[in-house]
Amino acid sequence: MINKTEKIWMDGKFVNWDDANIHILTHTLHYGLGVFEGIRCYNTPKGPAIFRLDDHIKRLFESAHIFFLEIPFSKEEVKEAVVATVKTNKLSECYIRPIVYIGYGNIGLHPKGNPVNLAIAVWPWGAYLGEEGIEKGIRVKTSSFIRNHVNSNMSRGKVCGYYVNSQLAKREAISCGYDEAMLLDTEGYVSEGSAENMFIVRNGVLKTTPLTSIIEGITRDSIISIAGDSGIEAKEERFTRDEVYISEEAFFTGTAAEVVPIREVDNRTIGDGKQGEITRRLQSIFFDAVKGKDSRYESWLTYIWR
Ligand code: PPE
Repeated sequence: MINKTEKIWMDGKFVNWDDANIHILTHTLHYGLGVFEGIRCYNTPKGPAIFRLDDHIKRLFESAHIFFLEIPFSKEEVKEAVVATVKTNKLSECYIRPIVYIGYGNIGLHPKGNPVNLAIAVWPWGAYLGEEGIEKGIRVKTSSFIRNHVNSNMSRGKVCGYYVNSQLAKREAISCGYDEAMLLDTEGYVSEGSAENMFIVRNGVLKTTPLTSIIEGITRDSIISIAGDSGIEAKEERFTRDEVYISEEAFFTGTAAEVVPIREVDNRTIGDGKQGEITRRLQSIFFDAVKGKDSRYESWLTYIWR
């Protein structure tokens, strides 16, 4: 069950958690065209701070632009609303979910004249793939479902409907006894997890999939920067599932998932079946960065009590 908090921001007003309701004929509910973000706020020595807020709000507006959704607020207003929602709920660490949706009005595929609504909810959300997963690594299954082709569901937008594909993959992986799915693209190359981007280390080289069939992950980008600053160049290069099988290390990245080592893929042990050395280094710098313990990444933080 989701951890209830006090208030949800809806179209400029705070409403009580239990009263944050919408009409059953809300357009997005029927047809899946809405865009959203997943952001995390972490506690730091200077109080709670939102990780890469500007980049998340930029991506929210980019997603909306791709799908012709006119957000009736400016980027600045949305950022302020996110900060206010965290403040009002008095949380030191939480997950933040802004969602832009097509509201009630016309039904049918062309939502002529329907309002575009925006809501922001926050709640405490622990380790997405488990505390043990973060430390010891998870077991992953190649999905029988293929990642949407870029011309069938454009992958730069973080759009609600994209997650039907993700849910099929996730459900299949769980029902087969794995923790998470790895989806291939339409050409058979690795794309991403159901809600994570993917990295491998092969012959000492850190690689991540190029931005052709994946969400342009902000955690992925953070890891590329952190790796560069640590003298490890991350290559954006396609790789196959068998290259994953024989990689020394593999890990997933995502806002919800954070940085999670992969210890097994399709029953093949990755490396020595534990969190790898490079993964451990990058994960540790990542957690220091989000928790305000590494001054090099200070500019990624938006403090709540400024
Ligand atoms: N790929 C997909 C498909 C994806 O959903 C996410 C985030 C990422 C990559 C990583 O992107 P980023 O968070 O910017 O590093 N998935 C969000 C939703 C998870 C959910 O279950 O809801 C998230 O992690 O917030």
